[in-house]
Amino acid sequence: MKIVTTYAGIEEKYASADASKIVLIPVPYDGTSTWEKGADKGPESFLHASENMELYDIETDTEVYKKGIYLAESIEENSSPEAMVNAVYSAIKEQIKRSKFVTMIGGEHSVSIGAIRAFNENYDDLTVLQLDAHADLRKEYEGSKYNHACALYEANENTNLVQVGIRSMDAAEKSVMNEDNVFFAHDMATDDYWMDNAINLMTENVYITFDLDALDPSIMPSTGTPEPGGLLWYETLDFLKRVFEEKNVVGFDIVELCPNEVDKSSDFLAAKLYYKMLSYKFQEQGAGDENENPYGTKNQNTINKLKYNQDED
Ligand SMILES: [Mn+2]
Repeated sequence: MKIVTTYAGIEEKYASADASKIVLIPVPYDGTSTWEKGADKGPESFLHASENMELYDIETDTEVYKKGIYLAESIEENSSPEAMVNAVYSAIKEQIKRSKFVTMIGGEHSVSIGAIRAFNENYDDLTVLQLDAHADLRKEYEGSKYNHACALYEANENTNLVQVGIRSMDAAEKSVMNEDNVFFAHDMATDDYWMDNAINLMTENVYITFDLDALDPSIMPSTGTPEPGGLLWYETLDFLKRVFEEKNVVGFDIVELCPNEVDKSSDFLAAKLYYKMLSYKFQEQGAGDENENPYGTKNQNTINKLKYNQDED
């Protein structure tokens, strides 16, 4: 395959490290996955699919790549799970300092641990929104606390974790899970208000970690541990769009793309999902002086909620 040097083949002027508003960090790591291996190939397949995608977003009427998307060097730290987590942490921290909108493509879900740690140091009231089939709340798994099955344990301890799409977990995880903040897939299927309820649980600053197995295997077969009964495309986009509009999303990752030779649609879905999320993030920018709101939103609802959250402290 051809070596990818810019995201989606965009022109250099929209891809420089200095001028780009957005940075994309690939983390091709698959050190601890338990069943189907191959998440280390995720970033490469994602980038190749991205190159074949049209870059005008119909829904938002925007071309978000013109904000600049810098494709950072891949993090290829495989010496130990802990070393990988630390490498991700440092790389993300550096980009946050440079005021970039930081995004990451995995790799298995343990790549999110370092990213969440970095964002949580930067924001007082961080919500981590996890879309996932699995709770990932084990304190330790197969001798490591940096196993993908432990990906959200630390976030659960140190942030406001909201879990969406969960339909597989170990009984032991119930002891640490905050069930008030969990949206189980079987409940979501019959609850018209799950999106409102999930958004109401979020603080203003939200980091999104999107495990692709949150999606239904009918639209996302290429993932390590597919589980039936997942989210479909348009409900996912409806939800994400609302989160981006009503909250200040500070960064996000997409993980667990486990590509194969037969199914290419999953690679394209991941590519499109990424681009939709960027399009939602930046759709309001440049709309006028309302952007001066330091919280990055112009929604009175959100501002009211923010006040409410501050009152709680
Ligand atoms: Mn998962």
